[in-house]
Amino acid sequence: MTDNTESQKLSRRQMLGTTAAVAAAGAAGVTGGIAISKGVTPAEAQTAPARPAVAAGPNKTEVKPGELDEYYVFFSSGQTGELRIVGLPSMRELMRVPVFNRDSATGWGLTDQSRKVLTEGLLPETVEFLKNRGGVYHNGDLHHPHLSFTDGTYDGRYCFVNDKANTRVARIRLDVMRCDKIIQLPNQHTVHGLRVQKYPKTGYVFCNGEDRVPIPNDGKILDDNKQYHAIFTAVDGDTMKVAWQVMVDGNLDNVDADYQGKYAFATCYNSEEGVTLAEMTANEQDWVVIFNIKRIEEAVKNGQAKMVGGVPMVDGRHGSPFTRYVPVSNSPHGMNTAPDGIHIVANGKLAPTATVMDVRLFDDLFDDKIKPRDVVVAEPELGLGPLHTAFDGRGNAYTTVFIDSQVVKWNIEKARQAYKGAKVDPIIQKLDVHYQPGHNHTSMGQTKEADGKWLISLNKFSKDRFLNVGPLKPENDQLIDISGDKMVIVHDGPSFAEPHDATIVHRSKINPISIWDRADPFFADAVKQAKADGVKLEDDNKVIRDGDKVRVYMTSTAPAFGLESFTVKQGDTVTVHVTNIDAVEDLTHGFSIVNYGIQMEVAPQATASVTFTADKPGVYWYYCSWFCHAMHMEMKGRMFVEPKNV
Ligand code: K7E
Ligand code: CUA
Repeated sequence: MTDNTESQKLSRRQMLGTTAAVAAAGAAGVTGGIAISKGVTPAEAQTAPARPAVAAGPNKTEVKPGELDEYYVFFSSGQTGELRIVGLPSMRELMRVPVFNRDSATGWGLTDQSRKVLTEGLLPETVEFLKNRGGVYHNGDLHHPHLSFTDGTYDGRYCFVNDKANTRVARIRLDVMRCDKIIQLPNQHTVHGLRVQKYPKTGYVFCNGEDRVPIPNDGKILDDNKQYHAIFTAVDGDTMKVAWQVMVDGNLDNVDADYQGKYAFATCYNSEEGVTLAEMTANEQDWVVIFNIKRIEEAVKNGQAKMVGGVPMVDGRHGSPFTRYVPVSNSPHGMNTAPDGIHIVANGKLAPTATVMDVRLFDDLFDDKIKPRDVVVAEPELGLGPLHTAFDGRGNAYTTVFIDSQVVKWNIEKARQAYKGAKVDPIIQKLDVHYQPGHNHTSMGQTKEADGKWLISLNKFSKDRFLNVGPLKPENDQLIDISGDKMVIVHDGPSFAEPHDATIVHRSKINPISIWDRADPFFADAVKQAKADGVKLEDDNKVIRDGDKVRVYMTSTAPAFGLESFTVKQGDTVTVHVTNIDAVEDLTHGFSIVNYGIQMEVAPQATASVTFTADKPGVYWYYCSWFCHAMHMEMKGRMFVEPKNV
């Protein structure tokens, strides 16, 4: 940044603000010029130095070589389709967990174990659709990672994630950090907002269908949007089956749940039920829809739900006992429950405000003792483009304002007083971030154990913050110390497309294993097949022929595979099982067959298998692809594929 003059910095920021304000004015009727009038001067914002601020901040930020981070951060990756695990405060990326993507390193999407996860929960019509497309989706759009709860805080069992692109929900087991279930939801189109039940436990995973489509979506109805519907789904997190669905008016963007286990609530930006930008943003107000979980459960239990697409669905459109619609300003986006268990915040997006509701009033709302707007207890004006809100557990909220490129710290109680007419300003500080933030997150802030130490702001644009890597830039996840009175930026973290969301979890909540348990359900199919073949996976190295099916069983222990070669015939369907019998922490082997497009990872005590057709005759070396030993290069063998007519 040393070659940037103050005036260049200034003009760049002004340009940013102006462009954004114009965009907002076009969409929402907000006038320009407000975007850059903040307490921090543009020059100050641009020069915000990382390291000097660290020394001033009350939180220890340095994690020395060999030291461990205090928190795990579970990051989404948007259109990359994986889950990422980052340490905080170092912001070092620790691991990537493939979920909806295909992954070269681990063989996710290629191994029999991963293909089972990727295919077993698909809708029948999708299985048909993917027949000539490799059998699995090759993309996903993972926005929202949320961990399972017991009694209002994380229990370390699972992380649930959505796929906006192909209407799927996945579960990652936190003991092994591997995805073990993926289901595709019937009737709805996309899963965008995803949150989990916080009490008594998870329980339900709530999934928002963002787009409206005909049900069934089979081509009989096309350009007739009056016959489209949006669907809200509760998935049972233990069985990973759809528990029930609710048809709603409007659409569904983001969702959250209360700390009582009674309500879930979602923002709707398309109450117009439009299909174009102009239609979707036409109304001055949209709404938050509140779901009454007990009433829905009873209706499903009493057989009042219709079976649609194989799952029970109730009608939650206006006038139903299952929902209430609370009008809020134009196009709300984020939906966030405060750790006090009382306040929920809908973030304005096209309105400069956040709408705060008090969940204690929801019982009366459903009993029709009060009107929908009566549950609103505050509506602070925060800036242009409020998207998401996080909390510190001390009564303060932190809202990202996309257009203004800021995080706004405000006090919930003062916002309530101001709403009642008191002359108090709920806004405590506005901090420039770089640039255009979407989600933000506080340490443990989505639980009742919010500790108010850290905030990360997930900024969509990094522009000039990093070395130029070409037209496609990384995003910028900024770490902010919120433990003191003032927010202080302490770290810039570049990240690849496109982490929408993250969950910051204290390390005491997470307890992964280092060596696989041989009884793990991931290998159950392999164990079963081996048993039928009279093979013990940990001991035997054998080739079993079964017609034109060949099953190869081999062990791996540094630095050798159990088989130095095996022979198959051209056209055989070959399954190679590799069992890593090293019971040594971090001693992972890989298995790659040259020119056959085969690659997989086999961690300590794991079995992995891959199935392929041996359609090319010849000699094909297989080798260990994960560096495991001084003689790792020599850890290899040959597959002989005999030509068909020999
Ligand atoms: Cu705001 Cu998909 Cu959570 Cu992106 S959503 S920012
Ligand atoms: Cu085994 Cu490298």
